[in-house]
Formats: sequence, structure tokens, C-alpha cells
Amino acid sequence: SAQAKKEATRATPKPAVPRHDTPLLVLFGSNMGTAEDIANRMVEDANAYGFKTTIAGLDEYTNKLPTEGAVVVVTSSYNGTPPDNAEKFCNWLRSGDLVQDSLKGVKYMVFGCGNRDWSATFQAIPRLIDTNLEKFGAERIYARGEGDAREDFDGQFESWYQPLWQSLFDQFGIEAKLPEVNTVGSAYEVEVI
Ligand code: FMN
Repeated sequence: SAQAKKEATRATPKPAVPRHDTPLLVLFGSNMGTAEDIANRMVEDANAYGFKTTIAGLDEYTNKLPTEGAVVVVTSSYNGTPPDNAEKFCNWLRSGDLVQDSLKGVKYMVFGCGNRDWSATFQAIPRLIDTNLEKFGAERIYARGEGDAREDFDGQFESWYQPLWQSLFDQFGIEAKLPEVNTVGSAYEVEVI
């Protein structure tokens, strides 16, 4: 019956954005799991929002950054050096193998996991990656975010994260609209338009 149909509709979980299969590659550099957890959360959300996702350690995409869709980098630093699974990637960026337009067509964004207890090298690796990707022609499509574990890391992450999906929808012409959320930390509801 129509009533039963209505009930069934109401019982379904929050609507997902229709699949558009925009590629989203989420790369993490992580020793202790903080950046990896964030990468996993982003992939889960991206899947619900209709992206075609891939997740990997940074090193696996050394010299292989795609020019389709977007690339998200989430990484930490250790005494100013890369986490173990980002060493090759960072060496590649610093190697001199890249020239001005080597990364033309790559669209990316970076979130850094750090701690100001390491003041001289705070966010060293996220900054290195963000600066070098741009230097070699990639396009930064969303401002780099910084989480400081000495302060309100989760709040800083959420402030960076909340506007991100709508920004991607707009930039890739994806027909979906997320309502504005003013309260930091509250979950999004998805509205399909
Ligand atoms: N954070 C920074 O911003 N810069 C650093 O140079 C830095 N060095 C660190 C060295 C050690 C030995 C440890 C334990 C942490 C250091 N941190 C530094 C903080 C970590 O990057 C931060 O805790 C991050 O969230 C860890 O992410 P992961 O769990 O993904 O590896």
C-alpha cells in the first residue's frame, strides 16, 4: 500500500547522493594510525556521497598521481621527517625529477596531523607536500588544514572537514547539496536535489 511504502521510505537510512563516480584518491602517511583513521573516514563518507574511492599509502602513488578527480593527502610528520609509508613519496617530491608542469592536471588537498610539542618541525611533511605539489603544477582545490594534537585536534579537523564535501560538489559540478551546518561536530544530513 501507499502507507507501507511511505513507512519503508522513512525507515531507510539518510539518503546518499546519487552515484556520480568522480574519482577520489585518499592517500595517507601514518605511523600510529591517526592520519589513516581520517583517511578511512573520508573514504567512507565519499562512498556515501557517490565518489569512486581509492585509499592507499602515499608511497604507493609515488610518481603516479592521477589527473582524474581529486587527490586527498592526510599525513603526519616525525621529527620533521615523513612517516614510514611516505618516505618514497617525499623523496620523489624533493628529488629534482620534477619540473614546473610535471603535475599539471592533478587536483589536490592536504590535511596535516601534527603536534606543536615539535615546534620547529610542526606540520613539516604536510607543508612540504602541499608546497611541492603546487610548485610542480598541481592545483590546490581546498586549503590545507592543520590538526594540533596539543590543542583541540578534533575541533580543528571538523572545522576543516565540514565545508569540504560541498566544496567538492561545487568544483566537480556534482548535483548534490548539503545543508549548512553551524555547529562544529554535528553530523551532516544529505539532501538530494
Ligand atoms: N608532529 C609535527 O607536527 N611535527 C613533528 O616533527 C612531529 N614529530 C613527532 C615525533 C614523534 C616521536 C612523535 C611520537 C610525534 C611527532 N609529531 C610531530 C606528532 C605526530 O605527527 C602526531 O601525533 C600525528 O597525529 C601522528 O599521526 P599518525 O598516527 O598518523 O602517525
